[in-house]
Amino acid sequence: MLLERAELRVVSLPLLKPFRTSFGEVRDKTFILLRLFGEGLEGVAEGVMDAQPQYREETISGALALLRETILPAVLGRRWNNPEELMRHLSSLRGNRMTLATLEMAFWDLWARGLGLPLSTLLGGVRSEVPVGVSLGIQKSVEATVESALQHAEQGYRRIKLKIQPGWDVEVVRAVKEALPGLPVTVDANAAYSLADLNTLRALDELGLDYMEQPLAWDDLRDHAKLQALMRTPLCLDECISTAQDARKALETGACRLINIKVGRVGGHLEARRVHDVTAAFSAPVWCGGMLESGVGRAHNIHLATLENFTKPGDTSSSSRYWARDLIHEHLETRGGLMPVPQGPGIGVTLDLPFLDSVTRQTEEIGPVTRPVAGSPA
Ligand code: OSB
Ligand code: MG
Repeated sequence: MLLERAELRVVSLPLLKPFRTSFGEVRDKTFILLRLFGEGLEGVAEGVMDAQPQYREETISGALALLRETILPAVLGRRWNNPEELMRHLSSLRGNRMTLATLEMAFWDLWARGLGLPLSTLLGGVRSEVPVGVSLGIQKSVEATVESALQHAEQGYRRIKLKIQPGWDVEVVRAVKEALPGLPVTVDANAAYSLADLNTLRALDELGLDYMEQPLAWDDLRDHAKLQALMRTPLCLDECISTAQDARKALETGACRLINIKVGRVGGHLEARRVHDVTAAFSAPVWCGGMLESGVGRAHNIHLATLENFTKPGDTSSSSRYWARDLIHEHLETRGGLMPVPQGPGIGVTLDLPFLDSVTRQTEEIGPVTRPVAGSPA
C-alpha cells in the first residue's frame, strides 16, 4: 500500500452527559482524527490521548507535533506491505504509544480496505458480535447511580463498571450490588488510591466484585502486586499496561489477574494482539476498554474484541449512550448486551463528512515529504 498523504484533524464532540472520573470531568470529547490516503482508498483512526496528561502522560498537542514533524514524514510517500513493516520502521521511537497507535490503526483500516477484508478477519478474530458492559461515571448521588445501573441492566448490558474515588466507593458499590445481585459489577479507580487506603480497599474486597480496575498509581506494578496478595478480588490493570512486556511482568509478578486492553493505549492492533496472546498464555482473561471514542475508535475496538481471549464484556457500548450524533453513518448499537461487528472492508464504517467538518476545530494536510526518523537508517 502506497501511503500518499495524510489529514490530521482535531475534533470536538459534545457528550450527551458529562463523564466524571477520579481525574476529572469531560463534557466535550476532544480528539485527533487521522485520515490516511493511498491507492484511491482511505483509512481512519482516532487518538485516545486527552488535551491534558491526566489519564496517561500523552497529550493532543504533543501527539500532533510528533505526527506532523516526525512520524508522518517518515512514512508518507512510501509503499508498506503490511502494518508490521510500517511499525518496524518506527521502532526506534520510545513511548508515545497512543500517538503511534493513531498511525498504526489508520494504516490497518487502509490496508484492510485495500485487501477488501474486514479488520477482524485480518486480526484473526473469532466472533461476529462482542459482549459489552457499561462504564458509569461518578454521579450526583447513590440513588442516581443505582437508577442508571438498573436501566443499563434492563438494556442487556452484561456488566456494570462504577468509577470510584476516595469518598465515593463502598457505599455506592454496595447499593448497586444489592440492586443487581446477579450481574457482574466492577470498579475503576483510575489510580486514585494508595496502599495507605488499605482499609477502604479491604472493604471493597468484601463486596463480591468481578474485579477491581487500576486502584493504585498509573506507573506502579510493584504496589499492585502487594495489594493483589492481600485481596481475593482480582485486580485488573489499565493505565499500567503499555506493552506486551508490561503485561507479562504484571502477570508474572501477580500485580493483576486480568487486563483491560485499549488498542489506542498500547500502540495499536499489533501490540494489542501481543498483549492478548500474553494474557492467554497465562490463562488470564482480557476485555476491551474504551476512551469515550467516536464511531471511528469504537469500530476499531469492536474489531479487536473479536479475538478469542476477549471473554469478559468490554466498554464498547452503544454510540447513542455518548453522542446525539456520531461521526459515522453506521449505528453502533448493542442488542441484548452484544455489539455486532461492523461489516465490510476495514473497520466497516464510513465518515459523515459534512458533520465531521462541523465539529472539526483544526485541520492540516501532510503531503509526501519523506524524511527518515531522526537517528535511524533511512
Ligand atoms: O479508565 O477505562 C477508563 C474513559 C476515559 C478515560 C479512561 C477510562 C474511561 C472509561 C470509559 O472507563 C469507557 C468508555 O465508555 O469508553
Ligand atoms: Mg480504566
